[in-house]
Amino acid sequence: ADRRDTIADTFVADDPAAVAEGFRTVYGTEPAGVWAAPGRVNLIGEHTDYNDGFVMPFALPHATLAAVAPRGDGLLRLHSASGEVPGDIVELRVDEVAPGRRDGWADYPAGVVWALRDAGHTVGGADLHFVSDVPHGAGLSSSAALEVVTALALHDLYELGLEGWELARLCQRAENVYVGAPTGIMDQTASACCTAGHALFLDTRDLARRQVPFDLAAHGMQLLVVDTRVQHAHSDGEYGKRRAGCEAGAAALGVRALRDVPHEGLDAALDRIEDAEVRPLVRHIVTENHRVERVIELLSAGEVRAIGPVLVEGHASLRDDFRISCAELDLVVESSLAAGALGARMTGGGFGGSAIVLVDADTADAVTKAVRESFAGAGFTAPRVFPATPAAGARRRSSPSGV
Ligand code: GAF
Repeated sequence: ADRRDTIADTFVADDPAAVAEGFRTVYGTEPAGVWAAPGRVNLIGEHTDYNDGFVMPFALPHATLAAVAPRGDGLLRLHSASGEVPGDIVELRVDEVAPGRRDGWADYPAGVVWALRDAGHTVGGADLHFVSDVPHGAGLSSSAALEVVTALALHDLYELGLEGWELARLCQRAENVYVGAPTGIMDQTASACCTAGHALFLDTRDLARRQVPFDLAAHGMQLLVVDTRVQHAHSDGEYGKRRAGCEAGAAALGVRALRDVPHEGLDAALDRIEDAEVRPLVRHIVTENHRVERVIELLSAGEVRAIGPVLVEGHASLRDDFRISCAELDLVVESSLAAGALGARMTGGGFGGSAIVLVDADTADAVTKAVRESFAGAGFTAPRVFPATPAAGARRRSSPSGV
């Protein structure tokens, strides 16, 4: 059976008491608290985050919860209810945690412990028990949720006095250096810093953040997430190749990052790039940053419907210029638009994962049906479709007395 079915169908994010109970069963002791960190979708601004650019994610109601207790003996024990082998506890000594180990899913929380300690923070041992309903490998940031919930729990228990964005940076370092995936800062910042009812406008150069009200229901609309069930992975080569291509583009143009190429000067900039493979990558990043700015303007002006075509443009750019879409993602966009959706695009890293579809609320069912039928007609695995509203970022879910 597909584990991802079980995870998404068991919606546990709002049940910290059950996670605390799971901790007692696994470790036989009391947890000190339960923490939660959400997955995310990105509304617009894809692959811009490692180019010092703009992104606009919001947190999903799906989250990873962790029941945690500190330990005085320097042992780090990690257990996941969604682990490959249920019941297995991964055990490490905190002072021996270092890049180069390979413990599967446990690399994410172990990497966070390493990143915190490597930055000079005093973090000792702990027992952690995780339960997640963020679909895994679906481009919805299950990795960032796992990292951020670990960082926040240890932060609170060891009283580190850091801000959410600082924890996000440390989690990104864990993913880049410990896990070995060359990802940007968007997902961890989304999980750590988003607020309910808002999308997060983030400038990834200085991490300046603005909470942008995003209440589609008030405008009679809905955003659907369509998980194509095509698994994606970031540590495989393609993500890194795109990143290297962007860096080559910035070097060819003599700028610190592609963020510094103005949209008005795009054509002139493209003329100065000799490498025909690099040129479209640059075009995507520069136009995508511009699209984020347009979406911000439209939302600020209350012209919510008008973001639809901008999302569609973004998809075309990711498909044709950045070349990270796939047949399933393209079909979501095509079939949902044909059924009356206002806009649609792939979201996240690409090569599978999920798409978002903006619809008038009263057409949600018809659009969902059309997407499902198109997948069946193409012989693709049935997609998972759910509506997404902006949820809260990482937080403590219960206190010592409350667990
Ligand atoms: C993945 C990465 F983890 C992010 O940093 C970002 O680059 C995204 O792909 C694409 O926008 O989610």
